[in-house]
Amino acid sequence: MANSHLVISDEVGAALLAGSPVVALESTLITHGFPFPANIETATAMEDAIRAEGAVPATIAVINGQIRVGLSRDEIEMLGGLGSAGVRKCSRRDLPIVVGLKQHGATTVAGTMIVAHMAGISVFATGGIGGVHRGHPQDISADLIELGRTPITVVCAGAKSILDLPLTLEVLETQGVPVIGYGTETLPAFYSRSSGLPVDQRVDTPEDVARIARARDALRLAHGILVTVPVPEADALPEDVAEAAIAEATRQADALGIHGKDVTPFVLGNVLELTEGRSQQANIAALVNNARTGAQIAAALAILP
Ligand code: PSU
Ligand code: MN
Repeated sequence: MANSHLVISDEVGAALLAGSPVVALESTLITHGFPFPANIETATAMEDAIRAEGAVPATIAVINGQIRVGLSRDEIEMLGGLGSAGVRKCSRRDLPIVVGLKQHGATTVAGTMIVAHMAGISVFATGGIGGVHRGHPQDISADLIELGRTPITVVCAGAKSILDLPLTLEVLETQGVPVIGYGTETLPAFYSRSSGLPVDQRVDTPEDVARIARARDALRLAHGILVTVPVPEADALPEDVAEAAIAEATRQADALGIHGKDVTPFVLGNVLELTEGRSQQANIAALVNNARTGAQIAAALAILP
């Protein structure tokens, strides 16, 4: 690889060379999104779901300053064991710091998109993306800006309503990001299947997502595509339960003066406590479902004429 800071695992490298489907996965959800050991179980379940579709998972992180594409089980366990205390949450601005100073880094949606693009991977599956925080319209996640400038197809369950979803959609529009509803006309709200807000286009098959991504490339447009998939019905959290927990967790974050990159991990952790773990089941179900959908989209792209 031309970039000496980037190390692609043998398995991922071979798949890319062969033109086989590969799906990138982020690592912030391992270090900052879930407690141990659910973090490792979830990361493994996502990788398994991708393999079950015949694709190769490429979990992305920075280990001792080296950007890694495709982690071993031991490496996932190492990062998951260290958690947020030992691993920096890495968006675009953090990447030069962790590489330059040889630190560990867990890539966010923005960070993972950048590295996936460097490695030649075009599909990335995650849970929720960052957005515009409720009550703090100046706190715009780097994820939204990255979606506007890096051509990766990001498969997610919408955004958690810890965010201001109408404002988040406005920023995505400004950034030129197509928001696709996968089997839905409305933006999913992560724990629940709908926010009620319209998406730009509904599609019902992985092939149609692949066609849109291919057209973006043919038009030489450099932005990402956001594919939003509702959480499976059986695992969705009742909307009032999710909403009450999010409102309380957001209130606590404000009261404690939590700000910047700490807000999202703090609120997610508190929602987990306030729902007595019920949010975790919805969260894991959405992640595994998105990993599977991402693999199907990558497979469709691999054979699109
Ligand atoms: N939303 C979730 N779960 C997550 C995150 C967001 O529902 O784990 C993580 C992702 O890594 C995302 C990041 O890219 O938080 C966004 O952080 P911020 O809001 O500071 O941009
Ligand atoms: Mn932020």
